[in-house]
Amino acid sequence: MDEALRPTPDATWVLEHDGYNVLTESALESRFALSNGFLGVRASRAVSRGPTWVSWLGYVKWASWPRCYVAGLFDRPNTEPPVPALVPVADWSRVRIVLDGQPQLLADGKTLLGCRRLDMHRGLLLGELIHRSTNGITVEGDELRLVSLADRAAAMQILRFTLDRDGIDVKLEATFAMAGMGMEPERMEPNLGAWRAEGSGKGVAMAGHATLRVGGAVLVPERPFSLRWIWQWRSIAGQRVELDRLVAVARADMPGFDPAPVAAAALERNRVLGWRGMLAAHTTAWRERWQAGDIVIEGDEEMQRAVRFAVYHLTSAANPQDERVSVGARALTGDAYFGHVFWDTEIYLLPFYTAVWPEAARAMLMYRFHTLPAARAKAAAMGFKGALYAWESADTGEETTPARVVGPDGAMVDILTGSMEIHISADIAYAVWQYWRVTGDDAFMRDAGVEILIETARFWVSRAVAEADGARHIRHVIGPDEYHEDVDDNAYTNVLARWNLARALDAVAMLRARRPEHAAAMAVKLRLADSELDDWRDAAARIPTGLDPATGRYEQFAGYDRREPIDLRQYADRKVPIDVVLGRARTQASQVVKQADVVALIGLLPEAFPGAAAEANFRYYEPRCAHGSSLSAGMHALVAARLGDTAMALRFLRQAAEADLEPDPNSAGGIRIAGLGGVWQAVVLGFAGLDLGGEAISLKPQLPPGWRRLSFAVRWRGRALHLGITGRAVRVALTEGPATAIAIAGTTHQLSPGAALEVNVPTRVS
Ligand code: IFM
Repeated sequence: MDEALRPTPDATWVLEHDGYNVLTESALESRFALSNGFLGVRASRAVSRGPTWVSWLGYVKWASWPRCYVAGLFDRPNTEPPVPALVPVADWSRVRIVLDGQPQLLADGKTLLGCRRLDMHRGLLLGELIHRSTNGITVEGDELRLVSLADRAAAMQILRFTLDRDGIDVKLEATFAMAGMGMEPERMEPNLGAWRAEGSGKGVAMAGHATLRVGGAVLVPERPFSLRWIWQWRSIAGQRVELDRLVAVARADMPGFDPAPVAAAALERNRVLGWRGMLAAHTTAWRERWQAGDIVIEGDEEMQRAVRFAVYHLTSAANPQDERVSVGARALTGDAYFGHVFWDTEIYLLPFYTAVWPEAARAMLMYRFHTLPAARAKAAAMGFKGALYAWESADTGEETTPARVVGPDGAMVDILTGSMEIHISADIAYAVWQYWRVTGDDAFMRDAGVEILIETARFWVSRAVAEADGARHIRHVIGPDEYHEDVDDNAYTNVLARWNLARALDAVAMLRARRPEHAAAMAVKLRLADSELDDWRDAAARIPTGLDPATGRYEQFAGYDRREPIDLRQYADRKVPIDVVLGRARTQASQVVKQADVVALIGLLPEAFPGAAAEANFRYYEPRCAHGSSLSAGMHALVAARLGDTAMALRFLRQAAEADLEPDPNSAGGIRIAGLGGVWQAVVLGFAGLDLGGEAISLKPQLPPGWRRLSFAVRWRGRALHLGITGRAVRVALTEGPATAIAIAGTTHQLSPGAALEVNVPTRVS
């Protein structure tokens, strides 16, 4: 086997799966998916007939779902109800092998080995196949697939195989299988295809190049159609067959723009590199990203692999070069949620990008800046001022939440999140502020961040109207706990709304002090008067929070405490979500929480929980949470770790990590990237106790049982740091940037460039 096709030897970098299981194949395709933030490809088997379904019960379920995606390529396909959705592009990884006239479908004959490996270190999908056909011919081969992190337009596939017989008529076809879904062909040439989405007018061009060598000699292909290569020869036993396929893709956002020359140029520059050059550039790019983002856990191999899996997908999902897209709930690994972007990005993913890859974080926040006009339009359409961001957002930022969907029981269910889950505006404001605090990117704050803060603050003042009791209630909302719809004064929403208003005031004051001419221009552009700021102050003080000063506990929403308490321990063995067990009506009438809600608030704004309040709130809400969302466990792990309950935190961390690593049918539609962001947060912000939001970096580590050492890298205000934590000491090295202070377990130390700081602190390892 070519060395390049061998996986990284260290098992903590590699996920391996042998075989094909109709029940779990689709989840596996998500788990092993490749992406570079622009292109995504699910890890479907190359030798296949494409989408495979199971339908003997009268409904269709996808067993295998080969899909390739291009970030930002949205259209309004035939979904019901019609909402913009990410449209798949041609599957460029499929091959067809025909032996003596018989297509080799892996369902026939015997697959002796059908192994797929995700080499996370090098960002590769590796395959190994030994298949014996029904007429006894054995095909033995390897595959390598990548989407380039060095050149996001490019992807490639390398296939190597041998046959064990002489004299077989072999036909090999390398195809680009178009997925349909309303993509109309515009241009079909031998090495290039271009399609246009019927509804949105967006376009995509794909250029391809394939070569085949048999026994070292290049074979000339037949080219009957665009992007299809067919080779035929007579086999010699043991003779090496080598297929190299390069792909280059370009997106067109406007109907008049032709993406074909861009794709053709990308193909050409990668052809010049050749597959080894492409592979080298790609693995170098991955090495650099791992240097910036790897987490090393000594003493817990399972969590080590799980954390690398999280960082692998987080790294794969982002594209710092494209401000017109952001990361959808399933990234570019599956169709669920149509590629829509939720609060997941700002609350669950941005902490990772901000600390590890600020350029990627900035691009995602710029996406929110570019979609401000749609957020303003949504607020205006609902009778409010400022900006109310879409709960589900595609390319333009308009609201794309379906108004109703078919529920699990076959009945139509109204979806209220699009109009009621308004905390999204404060979530985005929160991410803007955190990004600026951690990076010190004043230019971003000045040119984009302040405007987002102002417009989201304006929304809250207009939404929170003073009532007879003197309070400015925020009624008819859904908090993160989506089991409870149409509630009043959700604590998460209201506390973050107040915080949003306070930060908008801070931002305006800062701009006035530091850049008066810019502040003046902004005031003119946004028609911002001083009297408006008084209203912000008033709202920030009078929006109710639900805090009971006697207990320090927030009521999750008005009337929550009067709902039926349910002992979730009685349902611990359930295999389905609690709302399915209890029924929708009873769940809504109960105190069962779908996912971290007040607990998420503790994670985001610890300062709102002084003294014993964080503990009191966590101990109250944790047993009430049914974790009906993959976002929940990671946030609970983070908060439990900060509270020092490291055993519980580790339990939640394992739960969060398992979501996409176990054969969970929910990941068939793509990996749950927010849950993976939660894994990173639980480890770095939880167990390491890192806080990058203050005037100095701060660390309060408490390692969980069994962990001997935890180390990772972060960036902070133009500096790069490497931190290592053991049961007894913390070691910090400032590897880039000027000297700074760091607080470790409450004591401040000076960090100098190049010199490592070692501090003895007992960091509990119980
Ligand atoms: O944003 C989440 C929501 O909080 C719970 N349901 C799934 C959405 C997308 O991940």
